[in-house]
Amino acid sequence: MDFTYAPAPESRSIVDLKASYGLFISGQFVDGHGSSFKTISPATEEVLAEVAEADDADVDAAVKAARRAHTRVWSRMPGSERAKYLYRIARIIQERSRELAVLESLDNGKPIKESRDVDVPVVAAHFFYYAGWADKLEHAGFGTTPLGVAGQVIPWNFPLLMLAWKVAPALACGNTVVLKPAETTPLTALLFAEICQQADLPPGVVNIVTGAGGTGQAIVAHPDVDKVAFTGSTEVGKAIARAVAGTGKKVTLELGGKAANIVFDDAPIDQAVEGIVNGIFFNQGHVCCAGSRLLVQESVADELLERLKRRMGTLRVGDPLDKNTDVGAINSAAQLQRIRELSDVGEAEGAGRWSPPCELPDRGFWFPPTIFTGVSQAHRIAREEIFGPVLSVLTFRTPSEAVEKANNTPYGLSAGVWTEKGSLILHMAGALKAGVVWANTFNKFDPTSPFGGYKESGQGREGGRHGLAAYLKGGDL
Ligand code: TAP
Repeated sequence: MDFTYAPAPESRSIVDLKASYGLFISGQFVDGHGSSFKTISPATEEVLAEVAEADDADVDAAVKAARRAHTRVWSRMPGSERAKYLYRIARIIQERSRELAVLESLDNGKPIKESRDVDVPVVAAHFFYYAGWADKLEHAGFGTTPLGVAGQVIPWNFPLLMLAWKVAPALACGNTVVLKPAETTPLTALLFAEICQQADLPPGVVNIVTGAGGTGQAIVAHPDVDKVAFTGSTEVGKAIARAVAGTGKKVTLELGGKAANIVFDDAPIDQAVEGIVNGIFFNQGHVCCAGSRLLVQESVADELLERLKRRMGTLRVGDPLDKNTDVGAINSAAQLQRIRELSDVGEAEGAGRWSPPCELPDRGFWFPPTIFTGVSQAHRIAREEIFGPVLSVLTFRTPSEAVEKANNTPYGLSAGVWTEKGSLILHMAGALKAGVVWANTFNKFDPTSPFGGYKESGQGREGGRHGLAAYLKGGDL
């Protein structure tokens, strides 16, 4: 039977979009010295707002504000007092959750059901979790001395969540921050700045400077920044590692990935199909730990692929603000171009390409959920991060072949294992070179659990007790 859905768009009236936004420095929104840029809705290409582009002088002002706040206020405040601010921020995030979710979906293109049910709740959870640590640092094992001023540069795929991963532990440990959101998704970081004002956070503890790569470079290169925390591409991560080498700055890098999602023949197939769909189509596949390589045991490959295709046929692609939507817009024209190019390469390399029939909107940036079968390890679509809703399917016969193929990548961020055998899960978890291994689930994020990669996926951990190490002087793990 064919079902038709009535559209169920979330109202955007809760969001008070301003025509233009300044920089958030020392507790105030100020005009930048540089130019400005437009941020658009990737679903409609509508201009949402004009945003200031911070130049070197603006970054310098933000770092000075952060230094003052660190020396005079934040590092002197007892942890129990810092905790109150973090709890207050967490509660305001919960109170304003609908506004944050709608704005995130507007600016980023992700489905409202994800921003509403995943991003924003996990953001609040991070602030609650690290608020709890602020007065218990002596029990974490990394000392209690903060580093000072943290320069933080984040990407566009989880704009508010990446902010929370960086800001919450930094503040809990007594650091102050200068953060740059991605050029295509600055709006929720600027709303977070308003939340800092609402929480009466002392001026200068959080500073938000918007801009492009050059603004990020200025933060990284600033001589009075003690710590650089970066999430983004491996290419930019390497450039940052080179820039800070020999400066004495501490650095954490959360970079790309090419995770294997491994399905053994005894796995409950329907659950595995849900895990595969969640692993690669959640957030349009714009996920560093996306399960972008499906490794399926040969004996169940045909059946699994048939069920996967059937399930993909039910995915709804379209308006991010519609509560029925499963797959939203690609974040930018540039990212869409990259996904198209690599997918065309996959076809030219001889892999079989398949997408369910689905109508894509006329305006905006869209790419249908896509799988490639018959992929070999040498194919570029098996080696390079596509960062879109594109799955490469490979097969294996034995656990050791699965391990070999899964580890045959320069990355090492995450992996998934689907089997009923506990002993096989433990074996795989030990053998896979990945920072996170999920068993019979995928893409689970919890503030209590450390997250981070091996090899070209980066260094350092965010989340959990380990996440404190990145922001304390005794934290060299
Ligand atoms: P990037 O191009 O690396 O951008 C990340 C951030 O760095 C953005 O704010 C960007 O500004 C800024 N930037 C660009 N060039 C810079 C430079 N030379 N110095 C300092 N900052 C610079 O990555 P992206 O395209 O935004 O994000 C996608 C990548 O991030 C993927 O590879 C993905 O796997 C990775 N990622 C990893 C994780 C974790 S936790 N490992 C999480 C999310 C994303 P603009 O926005 O203006 O370019």
